[in-house]
Amino acid sequence: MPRRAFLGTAIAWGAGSVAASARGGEPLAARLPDAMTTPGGADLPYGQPSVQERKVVRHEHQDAGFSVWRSPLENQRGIITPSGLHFAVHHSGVPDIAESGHALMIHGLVTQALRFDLERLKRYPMVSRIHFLECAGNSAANALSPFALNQTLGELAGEVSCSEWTGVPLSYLLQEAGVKDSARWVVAEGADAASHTRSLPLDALLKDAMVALYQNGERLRPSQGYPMRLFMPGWEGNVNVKWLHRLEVTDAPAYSKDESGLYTQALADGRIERFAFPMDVKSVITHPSGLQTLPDPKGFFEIAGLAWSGHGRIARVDVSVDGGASWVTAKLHDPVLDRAFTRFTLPWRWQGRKATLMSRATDEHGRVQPLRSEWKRRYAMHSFNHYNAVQSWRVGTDGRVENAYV
Ligand SMILES: Nc1nc2c(c(=O)[nH]1)N[C@H]1C(S)=C(S)[C@@H](COP(=O)(O)O)O[C@H]1N2
Ligand SMILES: [Mo]
Repeated sequence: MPRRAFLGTAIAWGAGSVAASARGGEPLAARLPDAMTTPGGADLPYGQPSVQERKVVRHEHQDAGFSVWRSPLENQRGIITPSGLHFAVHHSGVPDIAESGHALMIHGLVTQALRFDLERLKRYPMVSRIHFLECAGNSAANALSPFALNQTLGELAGEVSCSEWTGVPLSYLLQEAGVKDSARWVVAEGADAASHTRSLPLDALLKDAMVALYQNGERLRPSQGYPMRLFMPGWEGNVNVKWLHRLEVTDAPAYSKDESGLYTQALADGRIERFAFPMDVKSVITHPSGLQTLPDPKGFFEIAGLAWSGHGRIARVDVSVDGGASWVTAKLHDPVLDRAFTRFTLPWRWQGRKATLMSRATDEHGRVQPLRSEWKRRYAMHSFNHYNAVQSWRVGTDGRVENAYV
């Protein structure tokens, strides 16, 4: 049954169940639209979305002094999150930092401590990479709430976004400073009032880290760490220190407040997990998703979603419309990039009956998204970081879509 509900795209369009029929050459309207008879208005120096789209904004959430802005993934198509809709987590607000007064200091176990102002830093060779960024605490409500909250996808799981990041590979700067043999870790500190601080293993930084200066072709937004941030592809959001001003090369982690308290996970067996850097494989169906209503007429509908893994590329995504009883492999859309959002779609014929939609991603290393019950078995009751369980959406006979636990 469920398998027959899926259609090849060609068949679906052949059935002609979505488009309104029209005769060739038929006039679109009785008279020309106003926009074709009067010259248009002025443009702006910095382009803005259509005023018709003014409801497409980040979902604000204030939590014990942290301000969290969740990306409206339910409105995103494609894999790049518009910069103005990138999620944000600020532990102590957004500092107002001018390029001229800011510099990056590299010191500690180095032959020569170095200071890079923006003018100097911009002269180094840069690289551009498309990567997702996800907060360790993304989807915390699904991890903690005993019942499924009836919210939008962005509210439930919008602490993740994907951008093109451009900056200077950190290895260039560390090599110039001359890392000593005893060096193992680098302690990164932000220039905000939280003096947000994380320790990262030197080897991984030399391989993958950049000091990011640009996001989607323009300078970083203040919300993302202007004038510079540390960027570590696939690793939990909080190690990507914004407003970066200091890197101290050390032989041991600093055990900062951020890594000894906040960003550790209690496991079900009583142990505490720390320095759990990569974000695991995960996916969400964006269309349809929480608080949306399936459009009329019933019939052909394209299920679409996003998948990502902090370990590498997405290998496949399976979709179920019957609460996990049966699964069908979705189409992955190019480009399928390393540690980036990947689009998946699957044509579906909705017959007006109840359905439970789920997506389950697998990455190139064979890591598979767990069900919620499997995830809950691994972590202690009150744990919420690194939640990557399958997201389920229940569709009612009225077409309304709600968050569900399966
Ligand atoms: N200096 C500084 N860096 C920071 C933070 C912060 O509050 N201060 N928040 C961290 C957290 S918890 C996350 S999830 C990411 C979020 O990055 P974004 O706001 O650009 O999405 O930034 C990290 N870097
Ligand atoms: Mo975070």
